[in-house]
Amino acid sequence: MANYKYIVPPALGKYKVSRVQILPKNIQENWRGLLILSIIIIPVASIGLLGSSLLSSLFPAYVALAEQAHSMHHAQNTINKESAGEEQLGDFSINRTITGLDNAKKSEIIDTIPDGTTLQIEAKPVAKSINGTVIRMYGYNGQIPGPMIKVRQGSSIFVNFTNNLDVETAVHWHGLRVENRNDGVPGITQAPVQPGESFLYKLNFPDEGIYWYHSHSREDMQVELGLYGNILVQPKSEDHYYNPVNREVALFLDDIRISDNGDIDTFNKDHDRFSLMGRFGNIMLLNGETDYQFNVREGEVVRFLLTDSANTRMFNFSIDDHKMKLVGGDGGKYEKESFVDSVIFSPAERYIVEVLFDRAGTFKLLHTIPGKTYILGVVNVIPETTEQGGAGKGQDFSSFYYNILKTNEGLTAQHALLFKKYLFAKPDYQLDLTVEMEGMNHEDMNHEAGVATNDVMVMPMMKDMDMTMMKGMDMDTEEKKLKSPEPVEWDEEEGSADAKMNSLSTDMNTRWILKDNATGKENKDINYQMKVGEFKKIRLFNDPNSPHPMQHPIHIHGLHFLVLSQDGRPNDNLVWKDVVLVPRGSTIDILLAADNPGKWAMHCHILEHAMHMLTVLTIEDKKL
Ligand SMILES: [Cu+2]
Repeated sequence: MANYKYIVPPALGKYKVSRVQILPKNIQENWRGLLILSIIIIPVASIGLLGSSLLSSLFPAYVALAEQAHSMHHAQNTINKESAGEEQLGDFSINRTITGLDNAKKSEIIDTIPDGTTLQIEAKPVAKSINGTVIRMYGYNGQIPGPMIKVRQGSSIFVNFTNNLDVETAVHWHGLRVENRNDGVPGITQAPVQPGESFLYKLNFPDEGIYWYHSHSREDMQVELGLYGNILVQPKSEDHYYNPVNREVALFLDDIRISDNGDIDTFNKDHDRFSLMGRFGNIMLLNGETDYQFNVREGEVVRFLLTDSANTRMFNFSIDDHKMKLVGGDGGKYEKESFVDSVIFSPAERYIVEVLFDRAGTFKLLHTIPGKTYILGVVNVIPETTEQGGAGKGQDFSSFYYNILKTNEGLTAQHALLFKKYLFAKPDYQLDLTVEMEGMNHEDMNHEAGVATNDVMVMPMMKDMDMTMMKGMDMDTEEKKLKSPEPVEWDEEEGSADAKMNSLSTDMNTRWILKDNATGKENKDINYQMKVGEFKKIRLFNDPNSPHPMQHPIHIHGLHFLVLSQDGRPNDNLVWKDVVLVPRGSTIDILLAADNPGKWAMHCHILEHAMHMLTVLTIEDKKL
């Protein structure tokens, strides 16, 4: 963990699992207040789990409020379509039947597709066994993950996409600098593809690197259900771009939230759930499997292409007893290769690492967070028993090259010019990352009228508190800030008050915000305009004093950027990126190359945050 290059602050290695802060900041700042609130909120939230009827009898106002926030009801429901009559607070009509569905297949490689080819990609429901229960999921071409599409840099292909789901969808080609109309974002670049309809995408591949494609329509549900796959753009010529390796293994790191009945936890047809912290899974998946394993031969060097396809979970990936050589990120190679013990990454980020398996055995693929280690899968290293051992020892130079750390001089020189010009320049824009939760604002807490109105989820519980208790909370002790040391939320603690609050949050009571620091405008109202060919320095400030400070992986469509610095520390190893993790409290400066005309979404890639926490960058073509 300690070797991770720039995104993670040095303190990261020392912290424990994050506690979610859902209280108003003035209360957060006071431990006594926190204690009192905990005593009240936890039992009330527990009552909520018993069902809305009991809750509504205790809090009559709850019913009316909950009708607005109906999806929170499903936090307590299991999925059972036959009992739809029980649905009182929302229309949960998502099809969960598995009858007649084909079983999901494993991801196939579509190898090095020639320029101009048209590929058929279909989204359709599939049956897949997760943890012993066969459930209804979605797949591209019947596969989870979808097919690995390998292409050559500089080529372009067409994808004739057909929607055979029972819901509308669209495919976003994440990280590719495609023409705007092919970006796959309903409401910004295209109309959603309705069930039974098709859409022809043209994909350009100007940049090498590992990319991915995924649904951009109710992605909280559709990506969770399996609509994701990789695209590997291989460099124009095999000019020793990466190092010689014996094989390449693409890995999607993911999780899935399974209910007690074995099916996936409920979705609401019209609204995101878990809008506060995002939908954490309770089962880890590697390439869609709970028990993923693969074989390599002793002496082999393997290049891993890693993608985090989880809705909100970050990963700290390592291989038991092996170091990794970090060679590439989202958009290709790093300036400098480096050995690392693990790679930390957030949803939608990609990393390329190479590993030498120099001895036989079985080694675990691990996700390690403070106080906990998850086993994601295993790699079996088969011993070399003969002199003619194929790709293993002595047959090639892979293992020889493995110990050499390359510097990519050309890339470094290109970056250096930009870096020098912009590192200390004043940012063109500053976006502050914050949140608004109904009934949870500082102002509301200080006015009884505010407490009694505009409440959606939390205040029905809190308004019944004795006001003298609230006054006893000493709300303005700014100096006693409740600061936990960790900058990211790694996990959701099952049964905790935080988890309950997360399960009650929806896109109606929780609104994540990108706020333009200069104008105060928010999300889609911001409307940044740039011209093709410009570079823009954008500062991302993740406000530690928001009502719920947490990390956000910020993604920009159709463009790429360099991370210049974090918290004033210059980045000493650059790579082109399209997602950057902004830990809680951090300030990150990026340099955006505005080189692709169109309207491009910029949003948090926690899929439950993206509903609100999204703005559109307009890049004007000079020719127009
Ligand atoms: Cu976010």
